[in-house]
Amino acid sequence: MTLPFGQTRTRIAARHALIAPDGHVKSVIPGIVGAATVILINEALGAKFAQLLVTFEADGRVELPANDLETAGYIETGGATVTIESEKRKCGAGGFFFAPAGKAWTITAPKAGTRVTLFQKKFVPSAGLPPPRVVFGDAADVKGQAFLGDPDARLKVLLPDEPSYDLAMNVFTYQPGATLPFVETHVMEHGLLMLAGQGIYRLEDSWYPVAAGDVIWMAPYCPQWFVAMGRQPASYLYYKDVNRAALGGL
Ligand code: UGY
Ligand code: MN
Repeated sequence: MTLPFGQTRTRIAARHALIAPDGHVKSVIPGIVGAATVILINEALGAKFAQLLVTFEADGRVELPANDLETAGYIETGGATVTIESEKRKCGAGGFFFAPAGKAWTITAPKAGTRVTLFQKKFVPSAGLPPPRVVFGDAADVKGQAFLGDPDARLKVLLPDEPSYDLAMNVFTYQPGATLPFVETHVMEHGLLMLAGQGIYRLEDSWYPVAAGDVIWMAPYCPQWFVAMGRQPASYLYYKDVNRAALGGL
């Protein structure tokens, strides 16, 4: 879709942002070479996490050191090899991984055009809980659960649903006409990538047509609701901070 000049679908508001592909600008990031990287969300926007889109050339690679950041990654298209310390996997489209804080990790040997979304945050340890483990998986192997009893709104929870993990990465798929059952308002923050289809996202008091490729930031307490529209199911990948204390945590 070509927009008339001087126009964008991107909107930046107090408690939300819609970031449309028409406005993407690349950043150069230490540790990422042979790839176009767009920092879609980070603390400059007011978020407590970062969401990056990395589109690889054939010889691209990501090589990030062990530090206090943890990373959840999702391979949207293409494929590559992901290595987290001594564990190595080939991941295709729909593959995902979790690299805990304190572990160095790489993405190597990507097919040209591979698109990977990375969610990164500072890990918040919790006394008495073991640290989260390395995770590799494929969304195709995860069963979608009917969301609050609606079989037309299915949620795939990709990472272990265990208190050690302080972030969640999920894929939500809606049949046309299916909705979030109510307008959610919650303390947890979201970063979201539309993977397929289209619909209307309500964010605070604005309603936006959204489609594959769009990214949304929802700050804590951003009222949010979605209806899938059109002829194909709509699907989105999203990040959420979870499992930590109401005071002093995230
Ligand atoms: O997990 C969630 O909070 C999810 N239901 N929110 C959303 O899809 N906007
Ligand atoms: Mn939500």
